Amino acid sequence: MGNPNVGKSVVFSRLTGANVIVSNYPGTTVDYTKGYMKIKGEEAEVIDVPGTFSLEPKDVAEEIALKMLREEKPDVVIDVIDSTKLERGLYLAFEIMEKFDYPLIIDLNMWDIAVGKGIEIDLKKLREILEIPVIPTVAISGEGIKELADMEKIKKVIMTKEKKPMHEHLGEILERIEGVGK
Ligand SMILES: Nc1nc2c(ncn2[C@@H]2O[C@H](COP(=O)(O)OP(=O)(O)OP(=O)(O)O)[C@@H](O)[C@H]2O)c(=O)[nH]1
Ligand SMILES: [Mg+2]
Repeated sequence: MGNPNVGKSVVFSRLTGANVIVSNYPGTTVDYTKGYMKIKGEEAEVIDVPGTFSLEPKDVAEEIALKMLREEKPDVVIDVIDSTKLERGLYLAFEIMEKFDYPLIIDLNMWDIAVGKGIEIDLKKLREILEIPVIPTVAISGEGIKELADMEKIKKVIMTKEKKPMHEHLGEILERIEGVGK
């Protein structure tokens, strides 16, 4: 899951490889892609959900993203965030955390661009506050993808998940973890 244009499909390809199926969501022109990744010899289905800014849909693609989140009942959700657009990424992450019980992993993608722009994100603090894995990645080079697909970590997330109300703290959290241009 994630906002539009954050690198979801590149991350998806890195996780799944070539063997994927593109489908139309029934009754719409919205596409989504399914593939598989091997986890200790077992196959896990991976879905590249259409991009959405929030769980209050503003168009058909966003509606489908929400529907798929509901209907697919994933064992774990990977929320891909553009590291240079942390605020709007976390907005969706908090919505997912508040409205669903799915274990969540945050992928801070486009890490290379954030570094290039001098955007500093305090990963340690972000992990402490959110209490979930936060993995920086550069999907186009593959950097961080191994850490993202670390099954032991994913299993731990699945087992220890509990709900926390976060949304009202978004501003405060951003102040604590992000120093732009320092
Ligand atoms: N520099 C950089 N570019 C990236 C990275 N990940 C993806 N991109 C580029 O960002 C653009 C968008 O990537 P996509 O994977 O299509 O993004 P998406 O989230 O699937 O986009 P939608 O499906 O349209 O919502 C592409 O041009 C990618 O090559 C990254 O980590 N660093
Ligand atoms: Mg895509």
